[in-house]
Amino acid sequence: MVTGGIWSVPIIAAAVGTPLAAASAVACPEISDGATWATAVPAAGTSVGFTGAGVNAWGTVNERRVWRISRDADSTTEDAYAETYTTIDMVAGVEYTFSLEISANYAYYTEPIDPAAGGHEVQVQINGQVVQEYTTRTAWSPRTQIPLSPPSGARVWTTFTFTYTATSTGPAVYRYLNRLGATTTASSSDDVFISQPVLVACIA
Ligand SMILES: [Ca+2]
Repeated sequence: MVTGGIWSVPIIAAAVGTPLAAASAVACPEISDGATWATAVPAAGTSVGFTGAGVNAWGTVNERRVWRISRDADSTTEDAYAETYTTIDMVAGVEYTFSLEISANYAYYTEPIDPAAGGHEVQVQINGQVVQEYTTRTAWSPRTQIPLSPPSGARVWTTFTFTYTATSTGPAVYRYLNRLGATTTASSSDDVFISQPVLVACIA
């Protein structure tokens, strides 16, 4: 047998080299299934809407785990809000790349005469910071357009990716906040489906 000293050299070299080569990638934290996320109507909003069953809830659509907002506004003057959230363990300085899928449709699949009526806007917030904003009506809210599905045939989904660099270590609150615009000329509002995110990269 050769001495340990001879063999220790490449082992040490490998031990030094491995952290350097792997310095950029770290293990991504787990994200809880949407079914375990909290859902609520934030106090900052109004009590309008979101009172019916299954209109501010997680479910499965097209084999995707999604938060479904199908509630129709019942106010001509007040917007309504709903939210769902979980926590994700993050490490300060790590850049997290998220991927999610989102889909929507007009109320009754019909574009309203008034583009402001019954629109939805969804924010992705991490620790209170808005990192993404989507809407069903760019004429109402200048955000990224959520794909609108036709009345028949396959539902249309679009995948969005975005990054967030953690500013602190520990559980970060990952939240979807939905704003439902007051319905002025329509009797119903759009439907929105947004998936739980997937972490596709975690870089230190
Ligand atoms: Ca609806």
